[in-house]
Parts: sequence; C-alpha cells; structure tokens
Amino acid sequence: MKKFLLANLITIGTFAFAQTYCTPVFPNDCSGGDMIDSFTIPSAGFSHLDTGCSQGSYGDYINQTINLNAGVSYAFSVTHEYSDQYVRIWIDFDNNGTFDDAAPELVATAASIGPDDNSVTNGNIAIPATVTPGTYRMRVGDRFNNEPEPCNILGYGEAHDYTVVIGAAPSCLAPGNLSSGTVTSNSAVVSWVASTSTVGVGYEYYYSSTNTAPTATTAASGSVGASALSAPLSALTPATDYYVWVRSVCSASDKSAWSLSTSFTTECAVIVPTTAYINDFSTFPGNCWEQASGGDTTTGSTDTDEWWYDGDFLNAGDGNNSAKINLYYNETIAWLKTVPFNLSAGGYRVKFDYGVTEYSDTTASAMGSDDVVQFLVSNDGGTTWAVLQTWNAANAPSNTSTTYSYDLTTYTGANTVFAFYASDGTVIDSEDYEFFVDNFKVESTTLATSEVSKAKEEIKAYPNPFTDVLNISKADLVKSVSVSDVSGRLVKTIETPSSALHLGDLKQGLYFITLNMKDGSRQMIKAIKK
Ligand SMILES: [Ca+2]
Ligand SMILES: [Ca+2]
Ligand SMILES: [Ca+2]
Ligand SMILES: [Ca+2]
Repeated sequence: MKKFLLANLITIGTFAFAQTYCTPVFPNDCSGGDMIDSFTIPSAGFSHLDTGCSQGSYGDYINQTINLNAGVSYAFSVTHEYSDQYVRIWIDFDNNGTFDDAAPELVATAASIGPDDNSVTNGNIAIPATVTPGTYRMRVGDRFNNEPEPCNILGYGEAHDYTVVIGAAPSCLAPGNLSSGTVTSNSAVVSWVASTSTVGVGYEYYYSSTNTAPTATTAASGSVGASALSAPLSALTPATDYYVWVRSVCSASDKSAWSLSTSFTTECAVIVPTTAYINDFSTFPGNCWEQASGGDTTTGSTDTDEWWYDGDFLNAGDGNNSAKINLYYNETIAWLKTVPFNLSAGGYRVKFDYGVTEYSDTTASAMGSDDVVQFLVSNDGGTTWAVLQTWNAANAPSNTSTTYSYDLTTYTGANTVFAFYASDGTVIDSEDYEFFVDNFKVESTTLATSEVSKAKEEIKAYPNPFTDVLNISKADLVKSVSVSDVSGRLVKTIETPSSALHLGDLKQGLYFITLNMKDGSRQMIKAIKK
C-alpha cells in the first residue's frame, strides 16, 4: 500500500447530535488496513469483532456498552491489517464532552506488534479507583506511525466510540505491578505489589505456557499467605514462555479478579552429556543453540545478526544437513553458540566434522588473507572465551570431511558453552567460500571402546566403480538404502536390501548411497556407476 499525506486542512465542526464530542478525522482513511478491526477486553467479557474500516474512518458504536469497574485494570487487544499502529483509549470521566489527552481520561497507550497480516496491539486499560460509578463515553483511536489524538485531524487511522458503564470498585482488588525474576531453566519467582484491599487470606497465582487469561472459576496453580508479595514457581519446562496472573483472596468468600499478567521465558537446560550429546543439524541450528554477531573473542559477541545458515555438508547434495557460513563480505563476524553443558563429571571430549568449499559448490577453496574461523570454549556460560582451534589462510580446511576432536580434560565447568566464530576480517579478499560444521558431539572419552566395535560394522561397497550390481557387506544390519545423484535428488530407495543392490538402471555418474542402519545410525558411501 502506498502511503502519502494530504496537505488539506480539515475543519472540524460541532455536530447537531445529542453529543457534543468532536468527530475524529483521518484524511488518509483506514481502507489500507490502518483500522480497528477487532477490539476485545476478555476479562470484561467485551468482544467487538471484524468491524473493518468504518465509513469516514469513524465508527459510532455508542449503542454498545462495555461494563468495567473502578480500581480494576483490563487487558485489551486491537487487531489491524497494517503494521506500525498506535492505539490510545480515552474515557470522558467528567462528562464535559471533551477527552483530555492525559490521565486520568487517557486510560491506555499501546503500539502494535507483528507484520501487516498479523498486526495486533495488546495493552491495558487502567480504571482509577477514584472514578465515580456511572455512564461515560469511551473513544478508541488508532493511527499509523503516530499516536492518535482525541480530535484527530491527520494521517491514516480509525476511531471507534463506545458507551462504558463504570461500576463501583470491587470490595477485593487484585495486586498490581506483577513482575518476574530469578528465572532458571525450571524455576522463576513472580512478585507483585500488595492489593490496596485488606487481604485476609493471601494471594493465589496461576501460570500457563499459553497466554490465555484465567477466569473466575479457573483453579489456581498455588497460593501464598497475605504477607507474601512473591511466589516461587518450580518444575517448569526449559526454554519455554510462561504467563502468570495473581489474585487477592480477601476472605474465603471474596476473591479479586485476576491481575494483569507478567511473562518470562525459562532458560535453556544445561546438558549433562552422560550419554553422548549430538547435534547433526537435521534441525538448524538445534535446540537452544544461538546465533550472534559482532565483537571478537575477547569482547564476546555484541549483536544478534544471524549469518550462519544450513545446507548439505560440503554441498554434497546428499540431504545431510549441516551448519555453514559464507565468508566473502568483509563485514561478516558471525557466532554459532552451542547449548550449555555441565562437564563437572569430567572425562569428556568434543568432536565435530568440518570442511571448506567454494560458495555453493563442492570444489576446494582457499580462505581470504585475513579471514579466520575459530572454535571457542567458555567455562562461564559464554561471558569469556578461550580459543581451542584456529583455521585461516595458512591452515585452511580441505573440501573433504575432517573430524576435529579435543579432549576436555581441563574443562570441567558446570556451564560450558562452545562457539564457532567466523570473521572475514577487514581485507576484501576474492575468496568466496563456505565453512561447514556437522555432527557436533560432546561425549565421554570412555565411549572409545564401543566406537571401535561400531567401526567394525562399517559397511563396504564393491566393486566401485560398478556396472549393474553394487554389493554391500553386512546387509543384515541395513534397514533401507537410498540413492541420490550429485544434485541431491533421490533416485531410488531400496527397503530391506539384500547384499546385491541392482542399480543397472542408473545413468553413468557419481551417486551417494545412504545406508539407513537398523540401529538408527546412517552410513554414506560414494559410488560411481560406469
Ligand atoms: Ca473499525
Ligand atoms: Ca473530559
Ligand atoms: Ca548432518
Ligand atoms: Ca577478508
């Protein structure tokens, strides 16, 4: 949608209706999506859905009544069909026909989040406890890129007017100013400011990983006594968003409405690699892995741009996903950080496969003159870093898979994080290449024995090159075979194969034979059809 401004000055007149309120004007109107579409106040049971763009950008809905109470705060939501909206809500508490653009008549200010097709403004309407119960006019204003005014005259947007009936303050008011802190991977503490009512029994709290407010009949998750202004939450799920509400229990028969919510996200769980931890990047970047940018190995990362991406390891076209970074642009400083590990039991090592190819190709590439990729470790959760390995122009990886292995004898931190740091330096080099990482593992060094026995089960394929039949050893260990061409296209799948794979119908060329083993592992063989 094209935005433009009209320079016309709109003159506002007083209308000869029963009310004397100004009619807000949005000269660029709301037909492009700068509208109040649905307006809801769930805890007041008010819902005005799918109103679209009003004629003249003003919706006179004073025949609709919203019932609110003095001393209560209400969460509201407005949906739009264009981004960057600003919403303000006023109530003419002194019934003088004018909305003051300041408290107490300005009861809500909020801005939208989300893209055009999912643009929503979430905010809170606070009704002061001092408001005299009665019937008042409410105005909801919405404007693109600027805060609307009660008697708006410029821009894109829409306003709705409603009738609001304010009831007396309840005898038991909710606590205020909820906040959360001390967040770990499985716990948090929620705090609040005491209710202004006399709280005889205590407070109840409710938490959920879904942002749906509880109702009066929703069972509380827990409770604390009247003198407590915080509650510990435990047994939470790592790396999860939580929403919390609290209400006052003034007496056994008198509970407040639920408060406005607070939210937090639990930390990622620290992994104890008792059984080997592996990230094969089949999901990128992997659960609780993080990207970052900027800075260096002394300062740590300084920004949150994401330069690493995923694709076939060494661009082999075999569907084996990996993490990779393209070093070509001299501003690139990219971090890929692992999930945190607790290595305090000792006896671990870290391993991964790596390699370098030309950008979007399988051929080898040099690294630029001042380019560097480093493998880092932090024993304080990612605050300070030590370099374990450096690759650069003098030490560039090949375009075949190489396995890196480092014995973590001296690293036994309870919050150890690893990172891949890639920098293109300041020199603009002609090299345009990708650095790949796959099969990142943290494992006990005592697994070595079983690995050796596993290695004995390596499948051999012969003859290679082959003409019609490719024979595989130990076919009884293989569940299925998939054959891909060099472009990564799957050309054949063989379930429960015998030792002779009949591939006479393939054209000449290089193929990737993936053996899906019955134990869940995979082996890959390159074979050439003559
Ligand atoms: Ca509307
Ligand atoms: Ca007023
Ligand atoms: Ca992989
Ligand atoms: Ca460079």
